[in-house]
Amino acid sequence: MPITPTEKIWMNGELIAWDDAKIHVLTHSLHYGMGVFEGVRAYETAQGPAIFRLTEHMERLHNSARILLMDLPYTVEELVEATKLVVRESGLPSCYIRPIAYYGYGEMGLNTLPCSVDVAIACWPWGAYLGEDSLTKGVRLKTSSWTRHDHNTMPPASKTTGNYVNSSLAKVEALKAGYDEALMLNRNGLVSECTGENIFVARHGKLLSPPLAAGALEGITQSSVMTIARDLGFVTELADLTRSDVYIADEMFLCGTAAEVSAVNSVDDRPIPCPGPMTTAIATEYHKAIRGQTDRYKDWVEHVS
Ligand code: PPE
Repeated sequence: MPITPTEKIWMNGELIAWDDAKIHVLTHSLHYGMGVFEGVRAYETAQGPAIFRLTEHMERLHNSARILLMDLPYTVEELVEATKLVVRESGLPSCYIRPIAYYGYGEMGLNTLPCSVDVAIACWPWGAYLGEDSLTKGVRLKTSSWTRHDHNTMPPASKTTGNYVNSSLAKVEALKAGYDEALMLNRNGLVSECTGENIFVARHGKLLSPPLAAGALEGITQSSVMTIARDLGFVTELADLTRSDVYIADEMFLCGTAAEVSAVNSVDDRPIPCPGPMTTAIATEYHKAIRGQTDRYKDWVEHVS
């Protein structure tokens, strides 16, 4: 998806021109994949742009770094303020935001302990991640030949740049085979997540989503969806799922910051009713919540000014 430039990027404490936000080719993280990042969205609300669950995203960035033994030079509060500044400066009513922390230029070799940590935050306009009609028509999934990385090879709770080698291999494989997304199974053969989204499956009237233990990222949208689902009177829980559960799902959807709520219409060519009634109800409520239109979720919406 092409990037539309905005005016400024925040880099190590300063706002600089978009075109000046450059790094050296010997930047440590470019070579070894030891960076941590977030994907965040700002939406237009009645009081101007607001960032959805920004503090939680920055807390997760800190936890990602903690897992890598990476010392972030900015607190959660400082990163929250810097992000609001970037969004305000962009003048955009809504946008996608990409904070990233990485080991910079100056050291080479696998020992990260002497490396300095650089941090940048950029934003730009970004449309529907899985297509404009991903909620109404749904997306086609294919089970990946790539296994989701295991807890003792790559830590799935850390949104580490290098973890996404696994996601990209699976995504491209699925696209080349004519599907929209990859369903990823873990080493035990249980459902984990998709390449950039958490999964929800409805079975026997319950909405089930694989936990961190299954190799899934602890999604902020996943947690928002679970709250919304309970408030709508649905039963929802984190649970292990097999490939069979998915094939005979009553309904199924994916969720993430970029993908929002996207329905699934089939997995490995087995059709799934789409969009299901729970999916539609949750997506409707989610779209109101992110725009600050629901009082009970107003703490999720962090205004930029
Ligand atoms: N799993 C993975 C692997 C993942 O990357 C994401 C977000 C999620 C689940 C959902 O998490 P959350 O956004 O907190 O609900 N993926 C981000 C990156 C996508 C990209 O292409 O880059 C995102 O949605 O911003």
